[in-house]
Amino acid sequence: MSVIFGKLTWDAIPFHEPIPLITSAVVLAAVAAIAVWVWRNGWWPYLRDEYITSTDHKRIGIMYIVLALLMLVRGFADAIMMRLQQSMAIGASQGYLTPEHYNQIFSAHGTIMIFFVAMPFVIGFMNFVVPLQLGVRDVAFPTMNNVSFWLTASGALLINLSLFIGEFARTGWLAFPPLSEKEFSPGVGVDYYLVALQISGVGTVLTSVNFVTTILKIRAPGMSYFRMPVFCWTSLASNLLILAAFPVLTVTLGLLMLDRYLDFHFFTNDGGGNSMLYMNLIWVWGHPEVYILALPAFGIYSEVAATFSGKPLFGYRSMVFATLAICIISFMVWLHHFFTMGAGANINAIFGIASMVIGIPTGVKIYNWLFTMYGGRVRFTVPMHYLIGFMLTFVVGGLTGVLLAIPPVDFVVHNSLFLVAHFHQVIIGGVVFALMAGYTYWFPKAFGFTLDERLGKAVFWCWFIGFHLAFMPSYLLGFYGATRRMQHIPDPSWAPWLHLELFGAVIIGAGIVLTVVQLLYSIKTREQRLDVTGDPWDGRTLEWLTLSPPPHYNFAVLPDVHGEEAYWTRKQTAIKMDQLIKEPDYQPIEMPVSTPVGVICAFFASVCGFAVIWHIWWLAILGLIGAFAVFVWYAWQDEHEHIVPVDEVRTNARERRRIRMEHLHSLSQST
Ligand code: HEM
Ligand SMILES: [Cu+2]
Repeated sequence: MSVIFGKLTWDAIPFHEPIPLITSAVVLAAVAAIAVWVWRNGWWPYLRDEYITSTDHKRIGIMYIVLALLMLVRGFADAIMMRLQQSMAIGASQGYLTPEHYNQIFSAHGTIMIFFVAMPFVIGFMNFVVPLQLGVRDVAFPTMNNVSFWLTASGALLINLSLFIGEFARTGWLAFPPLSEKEFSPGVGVDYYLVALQISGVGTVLTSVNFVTTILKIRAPGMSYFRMPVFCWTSLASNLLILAAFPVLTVTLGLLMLDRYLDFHFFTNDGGGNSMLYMNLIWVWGHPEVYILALPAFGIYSEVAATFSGKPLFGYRSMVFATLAICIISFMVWLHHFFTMGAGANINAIFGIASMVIGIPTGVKIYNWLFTMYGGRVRFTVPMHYLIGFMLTFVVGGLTGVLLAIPPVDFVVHNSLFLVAHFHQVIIGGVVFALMAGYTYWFPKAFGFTLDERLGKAVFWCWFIGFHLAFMPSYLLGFYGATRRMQHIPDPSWAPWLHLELFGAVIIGAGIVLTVVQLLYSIKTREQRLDVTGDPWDGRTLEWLTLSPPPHYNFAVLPDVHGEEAYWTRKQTAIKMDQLIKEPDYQPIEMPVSTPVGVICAFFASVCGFAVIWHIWWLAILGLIGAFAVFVWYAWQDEHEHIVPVDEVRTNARERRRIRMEHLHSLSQST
């Protein structure tokens, strides 16, 4: 080991492995090409000022979603490689991936899909939607919001770097010891995993501080808790869960780092350690994590159900209480992930029953969505397709979850493909479908034009049919005895099912390609689908009050909220009276300015992280000092706001009133 380069040598570059080498080359070439393209078109200053350094919650939300979509492509590439291997490496054949490589792929797939697809997607929607729905101008801490995003991106960067330099963990997405200990994983793979998750974890915790503060403290006048849209409620619940659960993850990964870097033995099974301690700790975070993702997804479905049924959400309050109940119970079930540990029949029974109890509030929600649709004027738009597809898929996934919560059943199918089928069913059917619904639903608000419906429906059917083909056979295979994480399939009679699953994955792939096609086509034909009114779906919540895309400050004057459906009530009154509310007294608006602090901080965090992974200690210290210096520098800055002059506010607002007035006339004539 050298002082200057630590463990880093030329051997870290995979010259002898064609797959990572070619992938690296293609990715680097693509990044370079995009950079040149942006620069040649003169878009760089716009990108820098309006996105990269932006403190605008809407722009930050969009960046999170772009990150998630990029990582979805990466995670899916891993998935298709695994499915291909599984359908080739049967009986005598070993397929095209070595065990070392296959193990890295499922670890990277799981880690990326959860931490860098699902999380940023969900947090992206919270960013974009919550301040608008609350009728306010931004989150509580706009600069910190930018920092959070870039720390998340830094984690994603490090994970992807492991493809080019070194290796990734071969331990699965939760890096269980003793396998993840230095003795059995001496390379840098686990360190990439640990460091990337620690850095992005800081970003996630800061996000939760930001959103809990925002939702509890800054809402439009009149918006009491029980007038908040359900998506705000579920975001609040999700962020409370992050606030409580992510520090547990930080500590758990921190203890493993101590084991690996400083020869501690928390989890080593000798010297007094115990690997089951890690299991308990990581699932104390891990189970709530499921609901950190699922609750906001339920929030999206609630918004979609009400809007496209043309009715208020059925059982609003029961929805809120169900959310809070899930929030609390989700902390009391972690042991169902390792019933096989042998804690004894009584303990297993208690955790099994607690797990099943979660089904009750979740069931309440399903009925609420159904009753919202019942008797409504349902419009079968793309988001509505996802809602219905979700209910069909998720209920089955939930039921197999109830099966898994029965300890004796779990002893049979633990760590089998039955489990893999179960969690993909709830996470694709529950979370991914919601994200696609939200993407379609809020896209016009973000960019001022809608996405193409026909292509959107094609994407939905690809996900829906593709998912069922790609995962339902796994339930059977699990019963037949197929365990998860197998690089080679010993039983040739499973082959037809595995081929069917590969076919399903290809259909999902077609859906992902069609998503790109839909985006490009919609951009090209945007003139025909402009959203001039700001309210393309006849919405009910405040984000539809302002025009699309909203001005930086969202609302010229914060809306006065009366009743549960802030915008709907206002719209109906206006239609009845055939006029808008009296023109308010405009004031200059104070808005936060852009800041490079997030990118610079994340740059130093990445440098420090990389150095820690490769044991380059001088660079790690330099990185830390750099990050600290940025904080100090930022703290010394005096000016953190800029003032939008009252004339500009008034001119904009008048133009908006004119457009809204026209829209109102057309509405009152149509009813
Ligand atoms: C898009 C289609 C997807 C396909 C075809 C797919 C396929 C797979 C496959 C084949 C495995 C390995 C199964 C085994 O252990 O033998 C796997 C594992 C996993 N997947 Fe997916 N997946 C998909 C999407 C997702 C999504 C959206 C998520 C989460 C947001 C996800 C999370 C995971 C996790 C956490 C694992 C476990 C990794 C481990 O064993 O450590 N997957 N997936
Ligand atoms: Cu769980």
